[in-house]
Amino acid sequence: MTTHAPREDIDEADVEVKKPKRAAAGATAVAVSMKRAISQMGVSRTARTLLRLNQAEGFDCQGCAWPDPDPSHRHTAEFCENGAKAVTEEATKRRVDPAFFRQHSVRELADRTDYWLGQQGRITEPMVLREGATHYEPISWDDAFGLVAGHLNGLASPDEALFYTSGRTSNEAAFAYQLFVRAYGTNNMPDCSNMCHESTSIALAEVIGIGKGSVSLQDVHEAKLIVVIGQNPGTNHPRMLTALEQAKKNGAKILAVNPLKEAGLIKFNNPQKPAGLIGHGTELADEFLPVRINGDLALFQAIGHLLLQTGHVDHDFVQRHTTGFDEWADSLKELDWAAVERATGLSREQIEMAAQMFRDSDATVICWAMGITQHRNAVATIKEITNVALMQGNIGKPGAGLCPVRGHSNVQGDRTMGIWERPPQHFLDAIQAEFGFDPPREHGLDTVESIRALRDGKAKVFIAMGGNFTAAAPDTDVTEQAMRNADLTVQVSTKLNRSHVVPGKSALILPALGRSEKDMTGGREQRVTVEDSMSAVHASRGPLKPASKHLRSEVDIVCSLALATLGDRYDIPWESFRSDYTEIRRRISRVVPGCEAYDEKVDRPGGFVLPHPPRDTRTFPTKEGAAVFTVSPLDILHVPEGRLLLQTLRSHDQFNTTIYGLDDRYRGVSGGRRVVFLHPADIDMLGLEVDQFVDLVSEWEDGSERKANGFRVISYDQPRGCAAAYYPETNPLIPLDSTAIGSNCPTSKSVIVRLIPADETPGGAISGAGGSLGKDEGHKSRVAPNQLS
Ligand SMILES: Nc1nc2c(c(=O)[nH]1)N[C@H]1C(S)=C(S)[C@@H](COP(=O)(O)OP(=O)(O)OC[C@H]3O[C@@H](n4cnc5c(=O)[nH]c(N)nc54)[C@H](O)[C@@H]3O)O[C@H]1N2
Ligand SMILES: Nc1nc2c(c(=O)[nH]1)N[C@H]1C(S)=C(S)[C@@H](COP(=O)(O)OP(=O)(O)OC[C@H]3O[C@@H](n4cnc5c(=O)[nH]c(N)nc54)[C@H](O)[C@@H]3O)O[C@H]1N2
Ligand code: SF4
Ligand SMILES: [Mo]
Repeated sequence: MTTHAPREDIDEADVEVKKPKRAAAGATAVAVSMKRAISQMGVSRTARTLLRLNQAEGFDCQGCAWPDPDPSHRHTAEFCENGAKAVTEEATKRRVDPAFFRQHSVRELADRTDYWLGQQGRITEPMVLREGATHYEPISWDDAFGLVAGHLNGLASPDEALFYTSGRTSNEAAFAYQLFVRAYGTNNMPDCSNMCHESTSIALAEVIGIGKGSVSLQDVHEAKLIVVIGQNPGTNHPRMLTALEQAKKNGAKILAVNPLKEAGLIKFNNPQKPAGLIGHGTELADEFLPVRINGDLALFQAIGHLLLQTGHVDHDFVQRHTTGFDEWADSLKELDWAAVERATGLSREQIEMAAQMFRDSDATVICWAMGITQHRNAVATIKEITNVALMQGNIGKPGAGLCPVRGHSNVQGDRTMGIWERPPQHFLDAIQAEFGFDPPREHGLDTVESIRALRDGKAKVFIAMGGNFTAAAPDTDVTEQAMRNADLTVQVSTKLNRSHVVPGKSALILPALGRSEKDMTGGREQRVTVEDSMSAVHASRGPLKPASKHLRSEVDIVCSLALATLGDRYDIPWESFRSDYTEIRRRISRVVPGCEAYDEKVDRPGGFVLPHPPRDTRTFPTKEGAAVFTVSPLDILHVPEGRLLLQTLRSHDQFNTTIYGLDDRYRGVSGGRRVVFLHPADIDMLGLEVDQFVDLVSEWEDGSERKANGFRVISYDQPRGCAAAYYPETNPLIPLDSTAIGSNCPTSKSVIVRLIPADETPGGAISGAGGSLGKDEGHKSRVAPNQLS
């Protein structure tokens, strides 16, 4: 039996709070994923779909970018709870059809949360919102392509158009898309990476010569020490816990660095093993450092200092493969311990203990994610982490390396295929040689710059290949106004989201096939390819009948847009690209480094791994021709008296702006999302009470203030002075200009806020991202006080 889409939106008065969990996964994870899947897909569709997920002959999970094990080591159920939720979200039987759009005006839809919008189901037909109209109406595909082409060809310059990509787009669609955009004449290709691992890509490219991680799954299994920093794998990369469990079995130690004691960092009940199902799981972290938000730069400088003091340096590696060691070592001879303790919130003993773990290991893997990349000093922090890895020679040998854990399932592949506003010259040269036109050479606009361009009237057309730009981007009010300024916004999407209901003067929704669906473009069964976080590339084929006969593949949509806009300019074979994706793969093999014989290699079971010089041969293709030690000043974020440092993070029941449900199970919160986690002593210090509703006010250096209303105070163990609340509800608080130095990534993990008693409790007209809240049932006090442990 399948359930209908919810009619009511979230009622934040329904939030319930229980004690946070200490272990991740286990039987509950299996039960939750099955219940959700069956309620939206029915029993047989659930079985058909989930059994093909992450199998060599099946389709790649739409969730995160964590790699699949070697085909010989895959289970029948090779997915996690959140992978099953991602599939369910796409393979749902619920539909958003033209009748739905007739019934709901755009104005009315704009009052709904992303949760409500997404839960309505799959979009079935291309829709247009004409200038001045109140409702979307159906449009034929050809008219839609013609409308876009008309706008693009009418611009004064191609640089007045923006082409966003979210990281789920396949390699084939991404390659065709960047080719179209460059043939049209711009490098304005902002992507979700700009808000995600951009700091990683920038830092690593500078210091090791390639902006990607250097480890394989095998390295994780063989490591002696695994350091997990600023990452919540139990929720966001759940199958990473299986790899950590395997490493522990092989004798590894795990050090977790996080302001929050996330369940997945502490203990794992592997649902694929009987012991895990009944609750005797594996203890994961051997040591846990409750670092203060933004304290990691200081922490890694201190660890470097301590290792230098005891001479734990791989001199042979340093001498052969690196440059800048002496300057770096000099800079860390003296350390201001008081400053380090202030920045990290950790004691010297705790940091000494962590340094000892590094000393005791001759093969260390360091993993990180958004807790590191989304800070003002993120690039410096990642370089400092790399310094510590380099000094011990922990790169390019078994069981060791740098492991930035990517977000979207193909975000790394999209970059490999050229989705980047700053493409390297050699890539553009290869495009020119292959397709015979000179692509634009000057850099394009990233996400933050694109919002400014729309805000200032410098960009007029916005096209998105997937994603939910409006809700994912910072400074919601500014971003929404910027989008409304556009002459045309175009969203290639599977599900309804905020970006559709905050449209430009006119707007298009182009519904795309999802990865779980059979792609019969050009009359033959097509497959696509993707790259995971460890540079492994493989094929993916969806098994399901498409949600509607009107859907088109992303490749088809890109090629059709290109034909409508460019016609036969440049002799690019858009028709053959679209009728046989092998043609695209043939071109990829000639343009993208490391992709030679692409079509043959992706057919191997498990695919192939892209070259990575530091990992493969300890060669570092930097300007200096060696890995680079860098010196960064100790940078401590000053938080004024009475203010807190807020991080914005994911609950267990969402994928970015897609809200699957209202249950952040491991943190013990259910029924709603507008909550703010605070240390109990900070609650007292601020004169607040557990359960009270507060408004969050962020303060920016230019004196401006931003507000997000109506968050329930929850007491939660974390360092003093820190706070946490969910994204995207908190995006109105992040100033557009508050970005990481060097990568321009919004500082989503360090926002200075003050908390004030709420103007209104749920039921009143509470504004802010996510629209209005449900009707008032009063302020229920059925919230159990959160237990700290
Ligand atoms: N189910 C699910 N899976 C996902 C996603 C999803 O939304 N849902 N999103 C995908 C995407 S696009 C991405 S990028 C990844 C995100 O994966 P994560 O980076 O795990 O995501 P966040 O929820 O942002 O969690 C950030 C973690 O960093 C910690 N942290 C915050 N600030 C600091 C700090 O200053 N220092 C340290 N050491 N830690 C800090 C937080 O407490 C939290 O545990 O997950 C991907 N996978
Ligand atoms: N405050 C704060 N802001 C953040 C973050 C944070 O931690 N805090 N994290 C940032 C990060 S790491 C990221 S990656 C961005 C995410 O930014 P985005 O990637 O833009 O956002 P998503 O929520 O992943 O996009 C979801 C939408 O993608 C569409 N979609 C899903 N599957 C498909 C498909 O197969 N094809 C097509 N064409 N469309 C599809 C659906 O319509 C769905 O509504 O958000 C960033 N914003
Ligand atoms: S770990 Fe990530 S890719 Fe793997 S099944 Fe879970 S959500 Fe999907
Ligand atoms: Mo991400």
